[in-house]
Amino acid sequence: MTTTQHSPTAAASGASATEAFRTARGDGEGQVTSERIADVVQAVLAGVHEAIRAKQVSYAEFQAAKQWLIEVGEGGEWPLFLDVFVEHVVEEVTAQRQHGTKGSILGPYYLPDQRKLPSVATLPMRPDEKGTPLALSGQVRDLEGNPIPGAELDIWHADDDGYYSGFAPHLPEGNLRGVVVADGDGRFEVTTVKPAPYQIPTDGPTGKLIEAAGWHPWRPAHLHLIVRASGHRQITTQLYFEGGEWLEDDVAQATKPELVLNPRPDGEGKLRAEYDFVLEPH
Ligand code: MBD
Ligand code: FE
Repeated sequence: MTTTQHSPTAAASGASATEAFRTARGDGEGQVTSERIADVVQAVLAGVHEAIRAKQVSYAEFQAAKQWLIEVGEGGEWPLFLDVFVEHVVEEVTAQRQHGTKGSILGPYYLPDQRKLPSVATLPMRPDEKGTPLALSGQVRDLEGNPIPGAELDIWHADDDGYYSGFAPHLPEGNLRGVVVADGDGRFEVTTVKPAPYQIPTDGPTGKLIEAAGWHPWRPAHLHLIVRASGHRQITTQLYFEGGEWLEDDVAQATKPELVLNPRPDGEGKLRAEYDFVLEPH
């Protein structure tokens, strides 16, 4: 499934993800009081201290951990590591006060400002793009069931080898990414290819930790989406595939039963899936 000759290095992917994060985040965001910083950081440190006592962590282990943390930074893998192992809990906390379509984690590979596409569209792809063609259609509605005309579906996903454009040097810019604009009835139909499961790069510090711990490095195949419309809270989510490998054992713990597609073959070599999105007011 994964081609080694084109395999992007963890370093290239990690550096790109760190750069994308810096660009997207900008400066001066997130004003936090010193009370809040002290409160949360104290809780984090208390958790670390407790683990050291409970597990009787040695000096050799402490120094190995320090070395690994340095490598995560040098490899640019903080976005990858944090999104895989931590983001799902931040999403869980956020979701407690949200209605409408379930959310999921953003992950490290979102890129803003992708090509705008009409309501019936095919994502930009190579002429010889591998993978089973997949059409996803549906409608964007509000909590009362009214269609939301012109809602945007910002979609990105891995290719049939499990790589994301912008984070793998062999892929053209914008490949399998696009912003589909729903029609006057909130409807859309986007054609793409079914993504492959995603494997955390095994040659970087995150992959090495996973291997050293005897865990697996896989996420189930998934589509990423941000669904937005003016006057409504945008939803960051992912859609998965029924029966797909790793669906019940996602390394990033980001699956939800409400977010699983059940695509059916259309008899002409294409898979068809439907999904409707519900946005709550701002
Ligand atoms: C991914 O493709 C992803 O979606 C997440 C959350 C983490 C790493 C890679
Ligand atoms: Fe992903």
